[in-house]
Amino acid sequence: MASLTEDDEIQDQGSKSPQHHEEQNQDSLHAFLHTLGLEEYFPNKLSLRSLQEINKDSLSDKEVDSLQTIPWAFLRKLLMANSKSRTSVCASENDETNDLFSESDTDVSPNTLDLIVAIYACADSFLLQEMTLKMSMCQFAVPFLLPCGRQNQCTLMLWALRGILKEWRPHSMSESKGFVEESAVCAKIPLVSFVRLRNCSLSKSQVMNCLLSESQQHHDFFCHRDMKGGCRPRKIANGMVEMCWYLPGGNTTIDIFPEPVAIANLKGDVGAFETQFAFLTQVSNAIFVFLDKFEEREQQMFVSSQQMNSKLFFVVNYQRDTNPDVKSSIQTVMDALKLTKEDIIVKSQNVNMAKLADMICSTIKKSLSENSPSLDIESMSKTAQEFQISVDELNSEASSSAEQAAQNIMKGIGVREIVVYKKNQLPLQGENWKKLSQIEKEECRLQTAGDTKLEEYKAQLQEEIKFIQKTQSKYKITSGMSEFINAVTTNDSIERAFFLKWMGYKLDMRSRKYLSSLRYDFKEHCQQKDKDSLAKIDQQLLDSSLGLEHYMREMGHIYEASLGSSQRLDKLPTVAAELLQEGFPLELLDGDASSIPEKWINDVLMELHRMVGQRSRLLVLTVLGVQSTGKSTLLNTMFGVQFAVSSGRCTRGAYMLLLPLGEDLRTELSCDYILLIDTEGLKSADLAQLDNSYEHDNQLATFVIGLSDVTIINIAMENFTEMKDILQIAVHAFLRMRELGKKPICHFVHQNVAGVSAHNKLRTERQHLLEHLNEMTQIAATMEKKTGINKFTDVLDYDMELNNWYIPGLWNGTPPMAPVNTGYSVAVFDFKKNMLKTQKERNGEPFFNIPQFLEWMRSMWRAVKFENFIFSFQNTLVAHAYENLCKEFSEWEWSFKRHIYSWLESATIQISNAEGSVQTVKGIVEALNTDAKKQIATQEKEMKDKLKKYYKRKDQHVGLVERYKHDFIKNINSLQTEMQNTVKNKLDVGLQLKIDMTKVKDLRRKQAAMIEDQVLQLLKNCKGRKDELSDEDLKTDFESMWKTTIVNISGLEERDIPSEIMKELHSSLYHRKLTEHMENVKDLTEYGLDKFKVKAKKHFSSPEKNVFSRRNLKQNIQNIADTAIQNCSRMIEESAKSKSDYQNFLIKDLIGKIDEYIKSVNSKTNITFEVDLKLYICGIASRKFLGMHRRFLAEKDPLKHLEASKGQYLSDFIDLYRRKDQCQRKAQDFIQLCLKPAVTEHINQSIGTDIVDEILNSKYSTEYGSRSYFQYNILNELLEKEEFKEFVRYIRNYEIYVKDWIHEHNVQCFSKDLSLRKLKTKKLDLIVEKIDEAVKASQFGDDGCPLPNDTESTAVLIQNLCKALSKVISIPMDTVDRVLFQNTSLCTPFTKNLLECLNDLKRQLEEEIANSSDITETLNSVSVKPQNELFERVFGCGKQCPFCKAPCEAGGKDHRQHHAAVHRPQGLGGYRSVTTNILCEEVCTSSVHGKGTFKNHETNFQRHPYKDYHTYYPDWLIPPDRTIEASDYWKYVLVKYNDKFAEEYKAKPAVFPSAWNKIDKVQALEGLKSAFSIK
Ligand SMILES: Nc1nc2c(ncn2[C@@H]2O[C@H](COP(=O)(O)OP(=O)(O)O)[C@@H](O)[C@H]2O)c(=O)[nH]1
Ligand SMILES: [Mg+2]
Ligand SMILES: [Zn+2]
Ligand SMILES: [Zn+2]
Repeated sequence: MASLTEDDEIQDQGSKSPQHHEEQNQDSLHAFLHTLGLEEYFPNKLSLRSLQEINKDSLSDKEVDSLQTIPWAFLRKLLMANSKSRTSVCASENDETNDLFSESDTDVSPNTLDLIVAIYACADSFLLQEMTLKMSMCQFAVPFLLPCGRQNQCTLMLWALRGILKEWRPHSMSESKGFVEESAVCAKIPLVSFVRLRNCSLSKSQVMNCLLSESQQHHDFFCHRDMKGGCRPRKIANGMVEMCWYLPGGNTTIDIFPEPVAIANLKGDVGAFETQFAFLTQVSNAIFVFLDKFEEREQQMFVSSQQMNSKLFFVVNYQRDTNPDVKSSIQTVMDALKLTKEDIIVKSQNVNMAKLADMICSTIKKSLSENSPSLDIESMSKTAQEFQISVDELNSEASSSAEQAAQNIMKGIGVREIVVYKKNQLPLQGENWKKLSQIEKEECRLQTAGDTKLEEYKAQLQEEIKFIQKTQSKYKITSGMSEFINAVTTNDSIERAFFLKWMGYKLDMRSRKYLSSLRYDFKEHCQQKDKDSLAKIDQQLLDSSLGLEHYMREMGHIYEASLGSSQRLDKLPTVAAELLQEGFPLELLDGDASSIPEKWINDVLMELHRMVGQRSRLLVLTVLGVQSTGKSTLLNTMFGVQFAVSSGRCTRGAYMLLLPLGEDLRTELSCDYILLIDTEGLKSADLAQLDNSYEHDNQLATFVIGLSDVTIINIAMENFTEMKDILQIAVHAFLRMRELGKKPICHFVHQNVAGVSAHNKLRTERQHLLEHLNEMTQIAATMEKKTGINKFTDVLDYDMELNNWYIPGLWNGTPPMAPVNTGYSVAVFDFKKNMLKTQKERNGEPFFNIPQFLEWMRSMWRAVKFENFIFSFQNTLVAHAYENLCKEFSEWEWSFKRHIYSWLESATIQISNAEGSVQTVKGIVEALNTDAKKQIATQEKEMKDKLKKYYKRKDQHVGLVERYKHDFIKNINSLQTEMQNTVKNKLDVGLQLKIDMTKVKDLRRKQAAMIEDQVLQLLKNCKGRKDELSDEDLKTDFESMWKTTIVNISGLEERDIPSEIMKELHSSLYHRKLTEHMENVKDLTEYGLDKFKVKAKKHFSSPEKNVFSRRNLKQNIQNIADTAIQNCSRMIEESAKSKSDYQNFLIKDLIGKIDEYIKSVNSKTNITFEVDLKLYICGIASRKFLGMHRRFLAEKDPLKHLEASKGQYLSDFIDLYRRKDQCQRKAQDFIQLCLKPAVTEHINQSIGTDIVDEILNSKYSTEYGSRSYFQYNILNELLEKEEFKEFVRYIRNYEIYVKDWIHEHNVQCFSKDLSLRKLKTKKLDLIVEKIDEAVKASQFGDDGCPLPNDTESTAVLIQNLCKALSKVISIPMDTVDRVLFQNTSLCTPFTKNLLECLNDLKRQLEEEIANSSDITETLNSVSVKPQNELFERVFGCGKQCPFCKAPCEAGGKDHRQHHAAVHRPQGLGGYRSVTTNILCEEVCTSSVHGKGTFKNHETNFQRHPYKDYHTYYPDWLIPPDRTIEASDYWKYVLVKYNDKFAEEYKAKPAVFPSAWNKIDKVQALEGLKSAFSIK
């Protein structure tokens, strides 16, 4: 008995009964609680909140299988307002369950009333209220006096009844169709009580049920013995007084009583419950006593009870065999009480139940018409106390002080008009707040800018906002709010909960009266369609309503205001977060002002996030639908929550409420909480007539749909016309969500559709709805300019059968006497279960946690405010998801490229090593090409697989980037094409090089043979002489031989590079018959020397008359030409740096590039421009490439080549003459002359990819992580440098700027932390090892046997070795031949020497690497240029904003739309007014959302609205800046360098809002960070 102490406490409360009696009663309560497994909750420890948790139990509708599960099953059902909850939880008595029960002491379920009493004993104040409310909805009698386990002790359930609100239409109002709405405890309703004597054989409950039920519909208001669960003897419920109300509906033929009547029913023998009886006699208007006869003691009781306030009636069950004693006992009592015959109702044998009920009914009517005053329940509490009956709410300290606090605030309101009160006491949500919300909207729409320039206008709006915020923050807390805040910030959460309830009741009560008359007026005017007065009354309604939500709202405003002052009220968000956690609804969107207090919501939810230990993944569930169609009722029934329900409210907006998930469901559903969002005021029939209501509805609905994971659309067929508007909005919102990659689930709940076969019968109805939805989808798609969307299912995953739910009408019968339809509750439960099941099976995105939800909410709300939702939507979650994908994509891309590059490297070497005729080599290239295709295809597939896998990931919000998937696939395709082309080009170049080199080598071979011949000749001569020759003599002889021989050596022929280039140029122009323009060209090298000048008429013709426009156009074309020349020169220079010979593809590439530039001004310029520009650039190229060719020739000059080997020939000659062993020298020469250059070349060429890898794996990789980060980094650096020239360089030629930046950055990386030496050494080690292995392997012949140790074998060894290395390094075979000239070395020692020399080579190269690891030089010689690779990564498509020149940051090269995070004042890109030549200060992100126009050469200098920029720039997406600060960076730059930019662009300085002057460097950087979402 854990609860002994509590028992003692209760006993102390002064009972008069004997001790042992007490204990027995207490024991039976405890014993009963024990059997139900409830003792741990006694007393009053069970909370409503704990029952709101959604877990597996709460979703199961398993049969009750043990006594312990009964209370929970009952509670669950009751909280869902299931009218069968009392009867359906009885454990069924079939055999299966029997053995389950065999363990416990009882084997049958308890009496229902006992169950209720037991649960009431355990429930806390708030659960009690909710249970009582739900019982009353089900038209169950509710406990009025609750026995508390002690004889004659009970509690008046005043608090529990407080939540009940009743509506009825007394007959006096039948005509006017008015109705009364009052709280059950405050209404003065006559009370009729029913009691019975001990031996009464009639069931009075049954009689009363019969009396209260409508003729066709029997309903058990009271539990009775013939009911399921009513047959067991009551153990603890005796002494309980239940109560229910009869309420008329205004229909004289149906109503039993014309006015409301309250009915009380005492359970058990009245004799045993004197206190209860005595109380009832004081508060009832009439008491009916059911009896068979009077016993002695009972006679005594009635006779002695003199002071009764109520009229007494006896209902006697008269049997034929009733003996005379009985009659006389009745007579005695009647006499004593002076009762007449009319006061007695005799149920004789021929009176049945219905007749008896009728008799009682008319008796009641009669007695009530006598007009005795009736009490309200609230005032009964005084009487109760006189009888030592405790009153629940007076017992509670917390409730009393909470009421006091609430009362104080109410006193503050007094009799003042609410409008005035609100203005005084709740000022922050008044005019200023509404104005603020309007300005914020105007900031997005820029509709009333008038003649003010946009940036100026925006700055003005900002000023206004700041001003209002300042005014708001000067606010001094009012007395009303201070009291309110004091009360809600108490540490006692129970007291706070009481306080909020009390406030709610009191406020509702106060406004109920006033509002109903206004609403009546409104209806009147509605009929007259008088818009003006409607709007006025609407305003009045708003003004006069004052509820808890207004105080809560004000609290949020007070918090926001405090942020601007020195005293932040940080406790307020904590309070609100606690309230949310305790299950109170909180306003999310203020529908009155159409605004969200963003900081407040943010801080409250972040506090909550903290409070729940950051486990805050939310499933957001929203309900939408026409006002007063039972949305809140639906949510309340579904989840046992308490959203405001009533038709009598006039709030608008959205409320949110938090529901915890049980641990058992958290993993399964991958979420921690359900966030319910209830909307109010959508398409309310009343408000629909007001002009702005559509916009309001649109905003609200789009916003909440945007937030939700599950959207419930509540449809009541009666309102289908109003519904259509909402559906249209919803469909549109879904379409928008699809565009953003958020896929909510949508359920349609059809209300008031009854019948089991509804689902089948309504198939056509559903089909119809779908047709409607399809139509609406098409409308929405047209509005959003979306093609390919025709059906609703194109927008959402929608299954006609699974996403439609039919819910029967809420009331079973005619209100107010109708109970909740059991079908309603069951259908709602079914819906809930299945909806959550769908979520479980859903294989989608992870749910947002609170911070993510908040970010989403902010961007959603912002986008809603713009006219063009999709284009305006910006969100860091999406940005991050996109960036993440881009990052991964770059990695895959690089891995693809690296693979192909390394393949290409080997392929090039194979070509260069190839032996044989040109034809053979071509064959090899052919084979390589085929292999390349295979390689590329594999890589492509691999990359596509990676992308597919990425989109299946669960940990990322991949849905948000779904719309980019296609772009990325396209990117892979174009990468594939690009690589194909690269490979083909490189192989072609390799082949050409091979052919060229073969010629050179053939020549060299011939010449070498000649020399060798001469050497051998000389050797023969010398040997023939008798005398031994000294080295000196030999040398002299050799010299003279050498001199005479090389006279015959011819050099290489120089190609006429300029004319080769000319040929290419011709062919590039040929197809357009431009040759005549070229006829005068004699010498290409004379072109491209002076500055290229664009000339009107010659280069372009403009229809434009305006001088300024023409000048502008000319400037434009000149700019493009300049950029083209600059970039092409850069390209030429880079190519010319290479050590190889000039190749024709170089000029082809170059001309391709020029064509790109020309294309960008295509329509404006004429043919001469193209020819001139090409000539100009090719002129430059011809000089550079000629130089390159000559350098090559010089390098490869045969004579030079021969001279280089002169020393060897001499040594060979001398050695041969002396027959000296050449072994060591030959090996040495082989290594030094053949392998060393090959190895060096290999290292230098292939190091490119390693350099890229090194950078990407280092800390510098972040710089190249994504385009937007790269942008941010560069801009940040520019800001630091503070050099105007740098800005200009960046803006005017972004491409070159980036290239230089990367080059410099690379150089820097390698001069700081990264070591080129390490990289090269690593490469060296690898290659030397390979050679070493190859040498060792080459000692074996084809048959696998070691080569014999002879001279021939040495040649074989070398052959083997060269073959083994033919894919790795390029060994110059002519040099090999020369080195091996007259080789006499034996194989074994040669090999040994070779390996030793190899080791020497390694050391030597290591040293060389150590001494000269100049990164710049290395970068010039590598075949894969790191700077180019990194450039491609970050440069992307290279397009720039047509207005401000901000570079595109979209991933890949191939994307549908270009976008940039930060745009700039357009003047920075040179944009100016054509008439005034003043630089334009407007940021294009403002322009494209304003009303202005633009004209430029693309529009043919016709004015075109900015808003429709898509007409000319369809592939640009320019969303509005996320914050006004986002463009601070560029504003700062403009302000700082305004004059310089003007000078640079030969324009006049921009005129900008003075507010921009205040932006400092720190703010500029902050703005940049926020724009790029960098923390
Ligand atoms: N007849 C009928 N009344 C309903 C039904 N559902 C709700 N109501 C009543 O309609 C009124 C408005 O309900 P409420 O849930 O506040 O509607 P909301 O404005 O859509 O949230 C309440 O008085 C409900 O009792 C229903 O299915 N049938
Ligand atoms: Mg509602
Ligand atoms: Zn721009
Ligand atoms: Zn782009």
